[in-house]
Amino acid sequence: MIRIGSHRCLLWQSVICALVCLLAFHPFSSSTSNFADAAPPEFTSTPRNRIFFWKVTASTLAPDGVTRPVLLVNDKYPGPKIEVNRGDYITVVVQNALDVPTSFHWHGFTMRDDPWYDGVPGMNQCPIPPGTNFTYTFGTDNTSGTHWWHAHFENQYIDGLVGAIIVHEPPETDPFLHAYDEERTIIISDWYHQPTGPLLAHYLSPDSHGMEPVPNNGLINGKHTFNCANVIPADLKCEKGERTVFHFLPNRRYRLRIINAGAAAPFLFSVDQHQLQVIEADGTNLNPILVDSVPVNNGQRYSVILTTNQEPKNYWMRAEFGLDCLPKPTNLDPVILAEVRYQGAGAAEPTSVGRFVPDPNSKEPQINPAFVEACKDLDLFQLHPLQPVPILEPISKSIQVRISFKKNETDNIVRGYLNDITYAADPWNPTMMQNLKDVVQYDVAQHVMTIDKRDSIVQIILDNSLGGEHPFHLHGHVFQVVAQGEGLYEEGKSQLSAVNPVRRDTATVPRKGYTVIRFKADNPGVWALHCHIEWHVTTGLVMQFVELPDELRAMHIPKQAAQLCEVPPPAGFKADTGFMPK
Ligand SMILES: *[C@@H]1O[C@H](CO)[C@@H](O)[C@H](O)[C@H]1NC(C)=O
Ligand SMILES: *[C@@H]1O[C@H](CO)[C@@H](O)[C@H](O)[C@H]1NC(C)=O
Ligand SMILES: *[C@@H]1O[C@H](CO)[C@@H](O)[C@H](O)[C@H]1NC(C)=O
Ligand SMILES: [Cu+2]
Repeated sequence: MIRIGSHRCLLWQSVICALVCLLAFHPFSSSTSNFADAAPPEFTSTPRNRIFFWKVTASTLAPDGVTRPVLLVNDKYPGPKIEVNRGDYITVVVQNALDVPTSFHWHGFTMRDDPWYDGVPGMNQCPIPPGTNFTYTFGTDNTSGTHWWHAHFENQYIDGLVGAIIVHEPPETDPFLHAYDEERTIIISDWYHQPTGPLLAHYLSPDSHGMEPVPNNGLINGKHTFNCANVIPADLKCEKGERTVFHFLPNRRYRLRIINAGAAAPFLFSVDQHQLQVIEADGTNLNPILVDSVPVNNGQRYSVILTTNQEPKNYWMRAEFGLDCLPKPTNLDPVILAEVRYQGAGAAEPTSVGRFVPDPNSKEPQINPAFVEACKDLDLFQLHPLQPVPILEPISKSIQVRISFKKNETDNIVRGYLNDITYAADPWNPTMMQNLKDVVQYDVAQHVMTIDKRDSIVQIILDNSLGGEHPFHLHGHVFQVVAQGEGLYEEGKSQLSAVNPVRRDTATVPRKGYTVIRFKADNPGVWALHCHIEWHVTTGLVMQFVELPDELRAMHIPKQAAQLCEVPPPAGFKADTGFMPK
């Protein structure tokens, strides 16, 4: 693998080195943060190291008009967009100006050769202490497409630490180069009016009975309106928020890169009166399929092409909550809106009608009949990568993972379990560092599985007998989704997507159903497998794979990554509940 000099320099040395490298080799470093809507970076045949400086702070913000405490990168929500070309290196200098630790994960990147920068405390790094800097640096390798970054310490990302990462494909190999004229990034997410501290304290107490916090609103690119009459508690500062507006030219083709960066809710995405051509799922180019709407679960991404071929008017873009897969909401607006304005159509609010018209007189939240479907992924059997890869076989290791929730009869707290283990690891004693010891004995609560054999094909059967769906994300790999259905998976009997199955990194395990994934063990590292409902991460729906431990042990952990573990946890940290609110 080719490494450019400055990258190695960063690997081996400190932040000071990073700055020196930057000044010495990277006069183009103006690519800091505020280029959310800038043109994509020019393509160069030589991979470049693109450096970003981030300052993480605690602040307040009112994305939907309701003011609340938030965590921000460079004072933005969503945080700064990272936009690079395939083959580039990404370097992010994180200045942790919070008074608590933090860490960042690069969702969609396999971190080949850089497993210590995957960002999961307790697995592959120690948290970044408050008041210090830490530099992440990793190759994009073969990855292209629509990805994102988010904090991976406690539930910090729900409080605002999220953003997009777009990796452009070289024009020579981009199959969709002539399929669209422009692109837009669309981050959809659920949104809470309370910071996660109190929400988490309640969720992890006997009083919640295991019911997840219910969002108060949703956002499209960090904006939405809210009816202040519904605000809870009533003394929160509330003004009517605004919606995001997309300005489109008629008769053009727009690639919409949709990212669900929320905490828990799946969304059904659509634009009134326009069809959508799905061309990408989690970075994998697809044989295009035409749909009216696309369900996007937590952590997933899709690219769709929308052609502005309708009457030049304004139209609603909708992100409809998968209400049927959330606990019963109270005053949640079930449809999150943005405006699509055709040029020349003026600024009047759209009057377009969606597939489902809620009854304005109803007091009950209304569930779009399509939501039942929205709690599932797009039909697996319709999704096929443009670049075919045969189904991975033969299977050398098949692992069944049963998802369950149980109340502990001693403390009366409901927790999540994978194969009867509820994950609870020490963030300051990551598996990666433990693996360096001669004799390794992992704690049961770390929920470690070891994969020893290089290039072996691993199959994971995710079994879910529960009434809720769970979007599962595997770090370090792009997996094949080979089966997804209702009931119990039966080897040899259940239907497989056997020819060129879709490859992605986040797949929904449907309620009372199963999802089966396969990957090739060719990436030494410590990789999380977890439900991407962030509340379920906290309550234990997490396990980890130590992949090729001998090879991993032989790799050289950068000094600054190892040094993070020399800093003891700050006072006030409790292993299972983190920093609890006072
Ligand atoms: C962290 O980085 C910022 C800006 O890049 C710099 O001003 C600050 O001095 C650094 N802090 C430490 C502790 O190195
Ligand atoms: C990355 O792409 C190169 C060239 O196309 C290929 O040889 C290599 O196998 C790919 N690596 C992975 C991990 O897919
Ligand atoms: C229940 O919780 C207690 C206290 O946190 C713990 O010691 C015990 O191991 C738990 N029991 C089970 C079955 O997980
Ligand atoms: Cu879950």
